[in-house]
Amino acid sequence: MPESPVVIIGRSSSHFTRVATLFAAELGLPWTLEVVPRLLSHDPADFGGHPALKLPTLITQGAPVYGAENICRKLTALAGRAGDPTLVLPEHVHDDTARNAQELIWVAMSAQVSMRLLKPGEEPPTPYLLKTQAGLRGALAWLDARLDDTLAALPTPRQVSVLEVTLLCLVDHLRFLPTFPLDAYPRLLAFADAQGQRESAQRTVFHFDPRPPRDPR
Ligand SMILES: N[C@@H](CCC(=O)N[C@@H](CS)C(=O)NCC(=O)O)C(=O)O
Repeated sequence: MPESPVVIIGRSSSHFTRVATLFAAELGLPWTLEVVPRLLSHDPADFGGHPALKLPTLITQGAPVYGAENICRKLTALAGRAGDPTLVLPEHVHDDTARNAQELIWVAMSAQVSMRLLKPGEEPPTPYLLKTQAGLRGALAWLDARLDDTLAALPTPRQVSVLEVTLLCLVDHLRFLPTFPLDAYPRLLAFADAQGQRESAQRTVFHFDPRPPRDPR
């Protein structure tokens, strides 16, 4: 275990950030969140040095790790549990349905970011954004229809999987910052309700961090 808390640069309202903090909570790793002050900043320093201006970034031993999936992988190592088969990372999933599900979850998470970065005043949305929303709905429908098969294909026994954590964060974020009704995805909603009971989920509930008053995002 690291002697001091790991530093995660992100936001408590960000679903990619929550993947990292929830995984840290699952592993019992103390973390501190450094809040990205301006989401539309062009300064990598605002994102922990992330050259592509994205969050989250993990800083450990002075070095950055970019992206939620990489951070989960690094956290398992920091917790002294690299190779523990009960911590299911994407490389431990060998079933095509579950692999496709993981891909669609990442795509849907990015689509949700695009939808949320549209200012209300910028509507009507561009054709590309409309396509993004259609793709998000398509991904959710696919995931809802195949949820049981997907979960059944994950390795067991397991404490936690990146797939389940990302799916919880995706669905919960769509409820936290709604872009359209979710009634068409009852299995995903039930899954998020159940996963949301985990202590790690309760400790990382979405909320807005204090931020400069002139930044509406
Ligand atoms: N591949 C990255 C994606 C991260 C991402 O898109 N994060 C969002 C926040 S939830 C972001 O940085 N949005 C700001 C932007 O896209 O400009 C990961 O897995 O962490």
